[in-house]
Amino acid sequence: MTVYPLYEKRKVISCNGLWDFEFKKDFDFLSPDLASLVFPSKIVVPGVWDAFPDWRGARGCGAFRTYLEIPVGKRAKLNIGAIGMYAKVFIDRKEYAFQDSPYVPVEIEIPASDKAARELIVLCDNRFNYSICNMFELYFDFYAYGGIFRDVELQILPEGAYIDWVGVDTLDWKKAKLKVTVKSTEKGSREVRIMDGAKTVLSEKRSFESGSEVFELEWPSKEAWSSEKPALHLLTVDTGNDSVTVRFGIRQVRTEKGQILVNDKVVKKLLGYCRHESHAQFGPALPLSQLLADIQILKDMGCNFVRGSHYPQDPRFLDLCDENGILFWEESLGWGQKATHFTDPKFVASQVDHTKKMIRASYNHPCIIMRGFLNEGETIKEEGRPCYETLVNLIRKEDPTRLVSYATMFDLRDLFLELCDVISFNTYPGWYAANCEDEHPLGEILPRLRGFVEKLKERGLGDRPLIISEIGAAALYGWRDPICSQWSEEYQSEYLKTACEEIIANPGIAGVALWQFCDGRTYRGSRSLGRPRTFNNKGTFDEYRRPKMAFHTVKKLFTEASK
Ligand code: ADA
Repeated sequence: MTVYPLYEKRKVISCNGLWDFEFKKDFDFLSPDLASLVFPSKIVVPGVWDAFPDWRGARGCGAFRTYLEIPVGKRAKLNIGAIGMYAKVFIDRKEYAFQDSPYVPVEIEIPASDKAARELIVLCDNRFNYSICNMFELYFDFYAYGGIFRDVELQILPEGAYIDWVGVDTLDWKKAKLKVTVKSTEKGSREVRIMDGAKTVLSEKRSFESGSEVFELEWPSKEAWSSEKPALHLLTVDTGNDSVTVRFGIRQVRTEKGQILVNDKVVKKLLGYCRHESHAQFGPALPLSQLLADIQILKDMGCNFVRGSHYPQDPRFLDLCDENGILFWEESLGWGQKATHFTDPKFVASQVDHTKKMIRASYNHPCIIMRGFLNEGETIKEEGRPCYETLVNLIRKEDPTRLVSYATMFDLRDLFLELCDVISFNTYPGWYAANCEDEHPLGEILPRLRGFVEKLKERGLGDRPLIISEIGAAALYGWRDPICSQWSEEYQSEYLKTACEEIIANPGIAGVALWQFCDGRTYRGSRSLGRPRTFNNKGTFDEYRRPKMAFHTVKKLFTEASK
């Protein structure tokens, strides 16, 4: 599969494959003794050690080693797609990067040397330690794996200044008017050609005085991107010594009267799932075949929407969403943080760094219509406001073309809803039921959903689209029960039927991301007593994508609604 962008004038080498490996339970991550490592094992990259039989469930430090072939005297760029939970990167035993942000790329420029084979060691650590990594905590409802779990790529760089980043915005979809931002690694005047294949669309000399240059142009093809017809275009920026090709779609997103519009057309209803990157066998290091299978399942069910919960997802999955017209909510890493987090400057700084990396990596995917952050944060305390404002403003500054939201569990009690373009409520009526005396509390669903619509109007937010960003019930795969009890496939199926019918019929609700696509591994220990098998079992599929009863129910409702 081709993953964008393409770098025609750089030699690009995949570093995926078998790497040397050593797992150390008590290794000192902060002052590592690299000389003590002997690398007795092999591991696959991308891969997480805690999903392999030899190190299943092990917490500690994993040392990954491989050798990079970089021609003598040439610089190179290393792109490590994602690490868990935090990592240090060493080239020839010198530290080049420390990253405390999982699920976003680590990018490193490797200076030239007189050695052709360069030793690369990546130390990954999956021990919870808030002072080293405040981005992931033990209480999160999904498992924190250790390793390198997305593609690793090496690019041999051209001489001189090179292109650091290209971003394409649609200014006017009808006229195919684009804004192209080109970032260079150095100031200095040079000719920039923007091309559609071999055809030059624009050619101008620019100074790159501020590091980046902005171009406005009309794209030769006017074919716009939509969910129904996801047309994609390739745009090449050439500066003579370097060239980058990005793939983009011509599309604009906005809201009006409680609805979401893509290229001025109302999206009838967003219908889909929250999706974790999770598999029983591979953890978060999903093979391409599984990513494609997930897309096929979603399309087959009539879904047009995925919420990437609760972190940036694999760029290959985003490419597949671009190609298949799946509208995507991209979200930075966060789960149930408290006001004490939001007032911690180090936590806010980590979120800012993570958010910038996420936006830089996914900017050109037309599938992404909205960005979210801090799932279910403690948004009922005023102290958190500066942090929320910082993140909303950051997203709007770095990426002004998309809608902003965050999923709240506090519905109308949430203090910061006014900051969002789209209101997103996570809600579990009839599962985490208000009335525990009721044996069959499905009756709680309708009043809760209808109440949201009414109360939003009362608060003056009736013009903002409302998404039910989570709703669902757990079912243990294979547990059938004639009395439709909690944890049975029957209860889950009934539950989702009740919820989906109302959401589809209610004009005040713009869409839904059901919780959740498939079962996913979560925390262990006594904390997991509400999580049988130590899985979050609210998947419509289990962790191998085997369908539960609810599959047929949801498929029928979504397919009919999307006709
Ligand atoms: C929350 C959370 C999800 C999941 C869910 C549940 O809404 O956002 O990640 O934990 O609850 O299953 O209870």
